[in-house]
Amino acid sequence: MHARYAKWGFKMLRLKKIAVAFGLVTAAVSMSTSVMAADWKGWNIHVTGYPNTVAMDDFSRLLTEKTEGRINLKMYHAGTLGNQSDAIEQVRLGALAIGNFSLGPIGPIAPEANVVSLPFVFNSVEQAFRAMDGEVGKLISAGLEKKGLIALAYHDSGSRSFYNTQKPITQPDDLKGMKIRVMNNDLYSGMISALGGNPSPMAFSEVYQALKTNVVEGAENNFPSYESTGHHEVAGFYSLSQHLIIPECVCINAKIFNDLSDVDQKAVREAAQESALLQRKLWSERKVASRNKVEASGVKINEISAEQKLAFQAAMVPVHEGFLAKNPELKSLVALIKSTK
Ligand code: BDP
Repeated sequence: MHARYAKWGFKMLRLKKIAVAFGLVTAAVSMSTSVMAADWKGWNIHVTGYPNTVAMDDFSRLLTEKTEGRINLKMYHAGTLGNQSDAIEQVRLGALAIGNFSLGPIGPIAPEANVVSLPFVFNSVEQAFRAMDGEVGKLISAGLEKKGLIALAYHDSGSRSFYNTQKPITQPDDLKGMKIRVMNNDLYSGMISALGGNPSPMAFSEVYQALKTNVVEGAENNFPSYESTGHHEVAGFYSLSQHLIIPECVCINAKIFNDLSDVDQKAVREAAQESALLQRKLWSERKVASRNKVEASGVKINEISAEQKLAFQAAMVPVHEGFLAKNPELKSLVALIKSTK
């Protein structure tokens, strides 16, 4: 009996030892996965409910799911991590992993991406997407990569038109002397000057106050941003010039991406592309809803006919020429865009 107990006791001890050892191993494994799990920060300028915000949250969810928790992305929305130009630098440096950027403010650092900021370079949003989904998109993405950014997917941002506090715009002359807010990019300042206005580069978050206090008389954006920012409450004339069609990217720091395993690179791309499809779907709904909302609030929307647009387009010739004189190697990319059906 005694001996049996002793044997039993010995067995238990061994089992305990094994269990302890096993416990340590599992603890070590879970520790190493938690140490290895990447915690990323992501930047987005838009508010709750905006198509990009919903899509970036979906991206974050898909990312965790597809990498089985190896990558977790915490999204910071509404520009809480700073303005867009600074955030672009932060992602290039790797302080932030990801940003949902407009190619507009990226243009000054990546000339290939800047071609989309040539006013009227695309003739419709549909054509812009056919171009971005093909060779043009590849060349632009390659240009971004040279600057430390990898475009995982592109979002829809519709077309941008002028709005102001004074009157309907139907011809370039109507902008004469008007102070117009633009995003940080010399091409936009050049565009406003060529139309006879005074450009005022300014961060997105400052535009509402600037319009309200008459620091600027106008700005330009798509319907969803015009509405989500409340700009329509303080600048009640929206004129459909549709002078810029600027795609937006889900951009990741190139080194962070290149250091991932092939499996995780694939998961990250898939997550971005799937959530971009959601963004494009939500965008097509939101652009209508936002237009209806601003119209219902009393905004005067005016069409600019194809014929009237010719005058705006003609005024942009020196802007295009100036850009291509500085970047002659981009002539073929611009030609490729224009030849996209
Ligand atoms: C919005 C873009 C956003 C820009 C903003 C702007 O989605 O990225 O920051 O315009 O005008 O349409 O600054």
